[in-house]
Amino acid sequence: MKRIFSGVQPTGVITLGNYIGAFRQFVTMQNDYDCIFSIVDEHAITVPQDSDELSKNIRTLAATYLATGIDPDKAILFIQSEVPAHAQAGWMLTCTSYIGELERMTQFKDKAKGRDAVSAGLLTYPPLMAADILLYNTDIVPVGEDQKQHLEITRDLAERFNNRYGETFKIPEIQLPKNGARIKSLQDPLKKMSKSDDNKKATIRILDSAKDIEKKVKSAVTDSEGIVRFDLENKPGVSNLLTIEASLTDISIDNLVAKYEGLGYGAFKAGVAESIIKHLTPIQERFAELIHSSELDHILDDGAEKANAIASETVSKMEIAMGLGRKRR
Ligand code: ATP
Ligand code: LTN
Repeated sequence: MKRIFSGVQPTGVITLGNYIGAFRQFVTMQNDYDCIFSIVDEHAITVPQDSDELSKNIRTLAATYLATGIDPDKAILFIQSEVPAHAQAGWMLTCTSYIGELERMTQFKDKAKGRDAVSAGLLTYPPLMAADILLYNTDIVPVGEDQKQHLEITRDLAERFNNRYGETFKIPEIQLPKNGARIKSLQDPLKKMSKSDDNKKATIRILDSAKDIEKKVKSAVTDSEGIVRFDLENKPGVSNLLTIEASLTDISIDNLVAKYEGLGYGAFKAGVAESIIKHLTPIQERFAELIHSSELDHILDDGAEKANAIASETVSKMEIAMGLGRKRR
């Protein structure tokens, strides 16, 4: 079986963007691939985090993976910082990276913009991500479109390491979701919906109450035409809502447009909100069972142990290849 690796940062309750762009793919893939999923807390600290908040977010994310359908009998689920190999391999790959290529990363530029102090870790985020992926001999990395550049640099770093120190890594491929690759902010449909958006009305989170979902969809930015049709360029807000409903219901966009024909935006938004709530309710119920359970801890302990066994072997190989320590070449 081919191996899949993906990671999500514990930076807040996941949004519909994360769910549609990432989690839903993970769940489908676990039946056909050898899957490893991580809660990448070491990536989260590249920007300031409140410690209590971070540890709460880590547990929430772990329960979210499971509530959305990740099955620990099929996939390994673990917390990045509980497997020391990530920091070790991250450092070796940081020393294989060039400052210039790291400074070119869009995510770095976006996240550094407007900050008084930018951590060195924000710049060296990509080699840590490369470590996550390369440690497990990953074949395929399912991520949203925004991570394409990070996957390209991962491949470059793997090839550079292999050329310099001898064949060590498999070169991974990216897999983008088929539809709904990029869900947009409800308040600014030209921007992606993002977990760390300060504007609460911009995102729908998978643990939002039905009432909040209704309110947020109702206040979503649309346009003044009053006709429900899909047109990304001229009607990004309406198109975004159509994309969301289509991805959650598996009804095609054309059929949704037909469903809302002749109705105003009020009825359209109520319909979209209803579909979202219907989809999220069972996920929220499972989440409530898991969040304080010891089952969750057992799954994470087991995941860290399994991940550690694979990753520490790769770290050893990397150290030997680079000539570190007293290991024999
Ligand atoms: P942050 O705002 O903290 O940077 P984020 O919402 O961008 O977080 P990540 O943790 O960086 O989310 O990403 C988790 C996964 O969700 C990634 O695979 C990413 O590509 C995907 N993803 C994030 N936002 C969207 C979106 N708006 N539409 C589709 N996929 C998304
Ligand atoms: N950079 C990713 C999170 C991430 C990741 C990974 C994704 C860290 N390590 C390894 C896939 C594979 C993000 O911000 N979405």
